[in-house]
Amino acid sequence: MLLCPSMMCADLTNLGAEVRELDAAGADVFHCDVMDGSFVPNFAMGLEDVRAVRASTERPVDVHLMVERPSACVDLFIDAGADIVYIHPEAERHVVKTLARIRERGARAGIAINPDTSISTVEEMLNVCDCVMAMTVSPGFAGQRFIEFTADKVRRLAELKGRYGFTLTVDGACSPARIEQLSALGADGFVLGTSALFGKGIPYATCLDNLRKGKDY
Ligand code: S6P
Ligand code: MG
Repeated sequence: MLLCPSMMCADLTNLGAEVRELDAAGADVFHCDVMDGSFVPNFAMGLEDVRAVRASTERPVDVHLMVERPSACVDLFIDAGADIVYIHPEAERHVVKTLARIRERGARAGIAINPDTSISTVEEMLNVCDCVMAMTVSPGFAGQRFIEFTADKVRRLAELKGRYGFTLTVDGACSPARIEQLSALGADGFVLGTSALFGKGIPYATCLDNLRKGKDY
């Protein structure tokens, strides 16, 4: 199971130390949310934050671009150290071309799929995706409620993994109980925000160990 801390939920005044602690605790992928105030009604991390995360760990860094026309900035984020770049198909006219560009630059190409986007709308894109992120909340904010109908979408996406060969990660309200449920449905990875990791008053290492053991807390 891939456990991916959502770094926008960390203490950003102490980002390097947060990354090092999570790294030592066994985090698998560092998830960086980038927002432009237009595709989503919020702002989050930027290039400098991604550089700071990159400088503090050898583990993979993923960048979740919640921006209009991500094609204009994928190169910048790969230069900043992203190993995986997720774009939203809803925000890009030429998704396949942008995914090809990400791969050409040596990064893994991903799409993040909003709750309201059907699998059938994006299925062709799966031919050129290394990673898929199923959004289980409408993107923009941490601490939202899980949208129930997305669990079945996770199951249906997991059924397509064998055919297209991608890694399936879930983003949004991933609590310990959800992780157990969605992992059983075939999800490979989980973005950990306020529902499972940050602000719990529990050491990161204990949280991550408990999640791997399927323990609630
Ligand atoms: C939200 C963003 C996510 C959140 C994460 C927060 O738009 O893409 O990565 O940071 O989902 O987790 P939680 O448990 O607070 O919902
Ligand atoms: Mg995200």
